[in-house]
Amino acid sequence: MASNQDIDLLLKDKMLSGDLKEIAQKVMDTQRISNEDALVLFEKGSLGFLGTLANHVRESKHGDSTYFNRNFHIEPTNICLYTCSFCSYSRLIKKREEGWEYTMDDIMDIVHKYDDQPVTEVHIVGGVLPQYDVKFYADLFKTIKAHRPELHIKALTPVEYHYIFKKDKVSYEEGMQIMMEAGLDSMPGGGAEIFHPEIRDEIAGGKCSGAQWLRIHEVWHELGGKSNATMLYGHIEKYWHRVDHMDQLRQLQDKTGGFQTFIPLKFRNQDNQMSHLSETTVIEDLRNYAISRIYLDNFDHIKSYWPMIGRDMAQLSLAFGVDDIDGTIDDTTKIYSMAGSEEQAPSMSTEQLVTMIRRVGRKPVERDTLYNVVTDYSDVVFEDDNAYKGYLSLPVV
Ligand code: V47
Ligand code: SF4
Repeated sequence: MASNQDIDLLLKDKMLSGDLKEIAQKVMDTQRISNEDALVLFEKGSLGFLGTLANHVRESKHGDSTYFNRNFHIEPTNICLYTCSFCSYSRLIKKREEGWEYTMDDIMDIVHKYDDQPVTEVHIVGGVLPQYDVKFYADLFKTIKAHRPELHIKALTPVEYHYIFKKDKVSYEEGMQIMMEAGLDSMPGGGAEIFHPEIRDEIAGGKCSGAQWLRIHEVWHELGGKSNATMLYGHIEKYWHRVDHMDQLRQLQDKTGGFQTFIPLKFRNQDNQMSHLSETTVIEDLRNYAISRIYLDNFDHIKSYWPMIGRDMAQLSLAFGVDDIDGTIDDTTKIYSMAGSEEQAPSMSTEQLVTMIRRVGRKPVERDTLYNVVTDYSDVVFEDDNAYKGYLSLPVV
């Protein structure tokens, strides 16, 4: 696939402005781009230009390898104390009867459903409620580990951790240590939204601040843990808020090296308090993936989350800097279907994920949560190569 020659061609393009050429040269020389450069990319970079640079970075890091995992989600509740204006999923405490509140037994019933399936990860995240406290989650992690020790627990965000630690009067350091000892293996990237208070206060007022979100990840990284980071974009933020958000992540990553993956999350506008806003276009979403790949030079992976953006878009994103599309899911998350995603019951088999990746000329690799290779599918042939019935841009290899 594309590489240095493509950037060479860009550099020779007489129509390309000087500032964009300088940025292309930096990318070619593996030099970090500045915040000002990132803003120039957001304001002036064409899709083709950004795609070429991002693909170069992606292929320098991973070649054609494209990662996925076998996972399922558990969302213990959709009742929440907070009222984030982008959230279509949560219900207020005064409307509890409209939602669900799982007990420990309910959650373990879900875990048991996967006993005979080769999943490697459970992703646990949901609303914030007082009964889900430090003890509840520590007991839950211990119970899951006692039942299935090798299942990786990727659970809760600083939104929940900040709330439960404050309520139970434990410091971030003590709290994260308790979680680690109970069996927490890694932290997902949620709850980051946009860090800048000008936007955060407006869309996610009351929950942990950007600084607190970053500090909890830092503490977790100091304990040796790994985590992900997200950015919820395409609502009321300006481009510079996105740059500021990624700047703070890049700085923390320079300090700790604990982030694995950056996951841009496109704002979906169905049934929430910001439904009057239109959603970003496909072009804007691809530009955003590409710029994050170019800017976040110290993040190994950029993920497009297929349950949120749909399968075609996940395939497309693989040419714009993305090297990971998340997992099998098995219809276990409601966050995006309730917000209007194309995927109303997100579920994909391993065969479907592999075929989908192959059909855009990439190399499918099943990973575990920490990016250890579980199966390299390069030479694996399926009987039914039509497992994925979507867009066919290249013959199945
Ligand atoms: O924090 C909620 C976002 C996040 C909407 O770490 C919305 O591997 C768009 O973080 N439109 C939770 N986004 C999901 C998340 C995640 C997903 C997949 C993988 C990983 C990982 C993390 O979803 C929330 C919020 O930022 N969100 N509502 C919405 N209407
Ligand atoms: Fe609650 Fe999370 Fe929804 Fe905010 S995004 S209302 S914290 S469930």
